[in-house]
Amino acid sequence: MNNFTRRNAWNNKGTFDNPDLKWYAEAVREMQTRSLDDPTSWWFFAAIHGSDWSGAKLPENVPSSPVPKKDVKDRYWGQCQHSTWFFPPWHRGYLYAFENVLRGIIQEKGGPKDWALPYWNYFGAGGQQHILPPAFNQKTMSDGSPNPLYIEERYGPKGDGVVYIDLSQVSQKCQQAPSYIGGQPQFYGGGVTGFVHYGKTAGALEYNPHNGVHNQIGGKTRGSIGLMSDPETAGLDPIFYLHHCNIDRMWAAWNASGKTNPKEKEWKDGPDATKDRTFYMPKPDQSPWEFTPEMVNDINKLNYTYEDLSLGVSEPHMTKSAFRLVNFGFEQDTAKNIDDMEQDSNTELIGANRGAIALDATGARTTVKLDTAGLNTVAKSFKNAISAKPSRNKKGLTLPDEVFLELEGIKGNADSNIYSVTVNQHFVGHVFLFGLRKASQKDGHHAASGLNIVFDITKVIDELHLSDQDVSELNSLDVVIQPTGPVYEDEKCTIERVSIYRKGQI
Ligand SMILES: [Cu+2]
Repeated sequence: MNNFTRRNAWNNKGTFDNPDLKWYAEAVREMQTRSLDDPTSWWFFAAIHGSDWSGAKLPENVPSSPVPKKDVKDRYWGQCQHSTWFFPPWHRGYLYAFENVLRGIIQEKGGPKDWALPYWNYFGAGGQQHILPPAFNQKTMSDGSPNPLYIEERYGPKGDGVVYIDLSQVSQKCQQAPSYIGGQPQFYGGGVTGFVHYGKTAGALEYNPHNGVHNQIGGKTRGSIGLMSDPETAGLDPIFYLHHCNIDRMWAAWNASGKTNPKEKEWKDGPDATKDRTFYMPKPDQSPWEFTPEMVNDINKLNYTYEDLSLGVSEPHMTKSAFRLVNFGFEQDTAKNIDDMEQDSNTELIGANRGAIALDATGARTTVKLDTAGLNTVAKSFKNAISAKPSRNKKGLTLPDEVFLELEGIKGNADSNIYSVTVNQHFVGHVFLFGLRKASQKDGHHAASGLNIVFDITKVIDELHLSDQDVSELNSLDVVIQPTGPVYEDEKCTIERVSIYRKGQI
């Protein structure tokens, strides 16, 4: 039995009638009285996530001194792991340390001994849970004192201060990802890296919902973005930790459904301490806790669980491979037992646009020319698949190539903006630019490589084929990227290259 259960913030209608929220507010208020150089202060914890606070307008009570001694700062600050396979475990250790500090304060104040951090499950049922829990929205407490959970610098998806999650843009589809290692949209946990504050490619959980929810909560107003829209300032918003608690819950639920975490030593041991920083968090007594992903890869090791560990999405009744086969005319009964066919697949670039494009207020439009040899391979893969007769043991069965659109080297400062992407007028997904500003800057020993975002456009190509279009004569694809809200003049964003890849058995 675990001693602590993290519960839904929307219990008791998400108000201060929910004791988890009431005590959270009490403890946040206490942490905010501590100084910036105290490892257990609110400000220090925010700086562990990100310490470059120049990207957004700050609330008045945020201190800029006293800065901790250099060795303390170098050990703890600016540590958060984004666009890397360390994203899930680093944030779990971070939340665990934060919760321990809060629980210590709550116990000292005579609160419940088993208090645990609540989560905001914006995907929850009932038609209401996608709205920011009301306790975060009121300016004052019942005694008239300022509410420590309220900040002004939270603008919401429309920029008008109304905070909710737009479920037409974010989803929990990532929960269906079959394996951990690799980038979005197919893989759960992220690509292999060392210690990396801002890497290039996020996993599915990190990209959508995590990044999308950040952008929607933070939003922007003219001249400034919300604290949650920039990873460097996000930890200053009290809703940050409830969002991350939900992301942590989703990871635990994904594991509970039978999916496994990496077994690689390079993941389990964390970044190589001889070449790099390792993960450190402060304990309630201010002493350091050094942790590795292996120490946090199972919530039972940390003595907590969640009120709800359901996956949130139904397991698909057919794999993507099976679904495609049925589309191509195979009998449902034959196809339905087919696992996803990922084995022996090769990836090849089959086209790219000419040069960088700017994303401005009107968005961007580009034609991606496809090369003949690559197209012929894709066309051949359709022929092979359609002529093969599947036998019970899958022998002789092939699937047409999968096709991906990649936006490479995205750079700029428009972190809060969200765009929709279409290929030949078919919607393929959203662009979330959370982390853009920092990924575009040289940071320590990391190059300014920008962000990479990948969309699975297999369905678009399948449909073109099914509508009797000869895929070998496609020549080019029309990619249109449109902002979902206003884009202001001082917001910059460029995409170095738009490219198309095929993935198949040849
Ligand atoms: Cu985050």
